[in-house]
Amino acid sequence: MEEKFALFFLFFTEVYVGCNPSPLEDVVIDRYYVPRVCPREVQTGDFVRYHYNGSFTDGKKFDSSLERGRPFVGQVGLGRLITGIDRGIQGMCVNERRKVTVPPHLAYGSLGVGSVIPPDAVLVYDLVLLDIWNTEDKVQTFTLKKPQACKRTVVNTDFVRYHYNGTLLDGTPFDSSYKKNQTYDAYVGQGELIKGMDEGLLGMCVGEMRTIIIPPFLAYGEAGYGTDVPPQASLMFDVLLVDLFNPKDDIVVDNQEVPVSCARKSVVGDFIRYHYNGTFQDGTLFDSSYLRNETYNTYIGMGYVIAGMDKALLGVCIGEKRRVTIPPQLGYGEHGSGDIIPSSAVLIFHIHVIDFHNPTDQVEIKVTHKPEECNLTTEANDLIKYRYNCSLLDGTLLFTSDTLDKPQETVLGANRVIEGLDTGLQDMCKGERRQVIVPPHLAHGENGGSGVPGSAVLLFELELLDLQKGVPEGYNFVWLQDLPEQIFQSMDMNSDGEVPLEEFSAFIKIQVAEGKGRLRPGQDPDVIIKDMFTNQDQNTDGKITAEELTVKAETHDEL
Ligand SMILES: *[C@@H]1O[C@H](CO)[C@@H](O)[C@H](O)[C@H]1NC(C)=O
Ligand SMILES: *[C@@H]1O[C@H](CO)[C@@H](O)[C@H](O)[C@H]1NC(C)=O
Ligand SMILES: *[C@@H]1O[C@H](CO)[C@@H](O)[C@H](O)[C@H]1NC(C)=O
Ligand SMILES: *[C@@H]1O[C@H](CO)[C@@H](O)[C@H](O)[C@H]1NC(C)=O
Ligand SMILES: *[C@@H]1O[C@H](CO)[C@@H](O)[C@H](O)[C@H]1NC(C)=O
Ligand SMILES: *[C@@H]1O[C@H](CO)[C@@H](O)[C@H](O)[C@H]1NC(C)=O
Ligand SMILES: *[C@@H]1O[C@H](CO)[C@@H](O)[C@H](O)[C@H]1NC(C)=O
Ligand SMILES: [Ca+2]
Ligand SMILES: [Ca+2]
Repeated sequence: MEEKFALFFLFFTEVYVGCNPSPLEDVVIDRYYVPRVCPREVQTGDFVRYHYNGSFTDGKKFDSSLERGRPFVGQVGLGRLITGIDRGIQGMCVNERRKVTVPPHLAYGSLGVGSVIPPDAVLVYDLVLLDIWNTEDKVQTFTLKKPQACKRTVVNTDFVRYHYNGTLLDGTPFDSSYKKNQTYDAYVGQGELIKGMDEGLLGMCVGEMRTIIIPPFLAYGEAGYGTDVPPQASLMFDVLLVDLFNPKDDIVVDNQEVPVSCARKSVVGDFIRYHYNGTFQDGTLFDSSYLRNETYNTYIGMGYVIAGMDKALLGVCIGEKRRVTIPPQLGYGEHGSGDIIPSSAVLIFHIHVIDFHNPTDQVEIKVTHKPEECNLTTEANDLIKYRYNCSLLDGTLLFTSDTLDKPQETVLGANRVIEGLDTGLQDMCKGERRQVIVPPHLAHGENGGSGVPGSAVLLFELELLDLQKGVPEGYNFVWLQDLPEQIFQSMDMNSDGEVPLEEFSAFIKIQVAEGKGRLRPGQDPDVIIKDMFTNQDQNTDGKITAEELTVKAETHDEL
C-alpha cells in the first residue's frame, strides 16, 4: 500500500463516516501471533516496516507487499496510512502477526479505489511487523559478556578488529564476519563505519560481546545496502571485540616478575635466550617456544626480531618474567604473517628470560668460601680434584659430580675441560668454593652439545678438594731447584760408572722427597721413572752411562 495512495483517500473516508454508518464501528484486531519477547511496541510517530496481504472478507486478495517483493515503510498515527491501519498497528511488536479487519469508513469509503477496491468494502489486512524506529532513536547497546579485567576500552581513532553477526530487527541475518573467516577491521570514528557502529563500539573492551541496535538513519538509511539490507532497516549487530589498539600506541610492559638479585640488565648487542607464549588479545595462542622445547635465541636491539620485541627485551634481568603488548605497527603490521598472524594484530607475549650474555663477556667468578690458609693455589698443569654442579641460569641442573663414585679429576690448562671452567678453576686453593658463570663462547658455543642447549650460559658451583702441582705438558719430571752440578756422579751412587734402573729410581725418589724435583702427578711413579730411564738408555743395555745422560739444558728440568 503506497503512502500517497493512502493519503489521497483519507479525506473521503472522513466524509463517509458521517452519512452512512457501517455495521463495524472500529477496526477489529486479531493478534494471532505475539512473540514471547516484545521489547518495543508501535506508538504514534514511529516508523514501521511491515509485510501485508490485503484481502476482502471473502478472502480474495487485492494487494500484497510480498508479491511486490518489498515491505511497506510508513510512519504511524499521523494520517499517512489509512486510519484503519494507523489504529490497527498500534502496540504491535516486531515479528508479531495480526489480522486487522477495517470497516470502509476507516479505509476507502463509499468510493473505493478504481477497479481495485469496490465501494463500501471491508478490508482484511494480514500484517507482520518487521521493524520499528523513531527519529528520536539512539544507538542502543547491551553487553552480553564482559571480561573481568578490562584495562582499556574503545575510543575514537582506535583501530578495532571484531567479529559480528548482523541481523535485521526481525532476526533475518544479513551478514556475518564468520562467513569470511576473518574479523572486520576498521578505525573507529573516522567515517569508515556506519555512524551507529562508530558509536556502538565506543567503550567496549577486548573480549566483550555486545548487541548494538542501530536505527536506519545511523545505518544505511533510504538506500539500504545491496540485496541484504532493505531501505530504512534498523540493524542489530552481535559484536565480539577481538583486538584493539591505537596507531600511537607503544609497547606496554606489565606483569613483571623480577628476581631479587639482578646483577645486570640486558642492553643492545646482548644475546638472549627466552621462552615465550604468544597470544592475541582475545587469548588465542598463536605460538609458543615451549611447544618446540627450546628457547628462542637472538641478539637484542639489532633488528633480528619485530621492533616491539626488540624493545621489550631491553632492560630485562636474567630470570625475569614480563608481559609485553605489542601494537601491530611494532609487530607484523597490516600484512600480518602467513596464516599465523592476521593483519593489524596486537600481539601479547609472556616472556621468561632464561639467560643473556654479551659476546665480550668473560668468565665471572664469585668466591663463596675461602679457607683461612690459602697459600697454595691452582695454576696450569696442576692435577686437581674437585666437585661441581653445572646448571643453566634458570636453575636446570645439567651435570653434577655428586653422582660419580669419586671426585672429578683434571689437569688444568691442558684443554681437558671447557675453557671457561678451566679459567674458573684456576687460582683456587684447597677447600675453596666458587660460583662461576661461563658465557657460551667459553663453554659449548652456539651449537651446544651433550645436553647443553645452544648459546647457553652455564653456572658452575665448584669446590676444590685437592691439588697436586703439575709438570708442563710433555714432561715427566721437573726440577724445582737448580739441578746438581755433577748430575751423573750424584746418580751413580756406588761410583761404578754406570746407572741401572734401581740407582736411577732411587735418585729420582730422593729428589722428590727432598722437594728438589717433581714427578708428573696422577700416575704410578715407578712407571714414569721407568719411562724416563728408557729415554736415557739409548743403547738399551739397561744402564745409563755419562755419555748417554743428556739434560735438556734450555729448560733445566727434564731428565
Ligand atoms: C501473505 O500471503 C503469503 C502467501 O500466501 C503468506 O506466505 C504470508 O504469510 C501472508 N501474510 C503476510 C503477513 O505476509
Ligand atoms: C573457514 O575456516 C574453516 C575451518 O578453518 C574452513 O573449513 C572454511 O572453508 C573457511 N571458510 C572460508 C570462507 O574461508
Ligand atoms: C555469531 O553466530 C555464530 C553462530 O551462531 C556464533 O557461534 C557466534 O558466537 C556469534 N557471534 C557473535 C559475536 O554473536
Ligand atoms: C618436548 O618435551 C616433551 C617432554 O620432554 C616431549 O614429550 C615432547 O615430545 C617434546 N616436544 C618436542 C616438539 O620436541
Ligand atoms: C606458557 O604457557 C605454558 C603452558 O600454559 C606455561 O606452563 C608457561 O609457564 C607459560 N610461560 C610463560 C612465560 O608465561
Ligand atoms: C701460609 O701463609 C701464611 C701467611 O700468609 C703463613 O703464616 C703460613 O705459615 C703459611 N702456611 C704454609 C703451610 O706455608
Ligand atoms: C651441588 O648441589 C647440591 C644440591 O644443592 C649441593 O648439596 C652440593 O653442595 C653442590 N655442590 C657444589 C660443589 O656446590
Ligand atoms: Ca752405579
Ligand atoms: Ca746404556
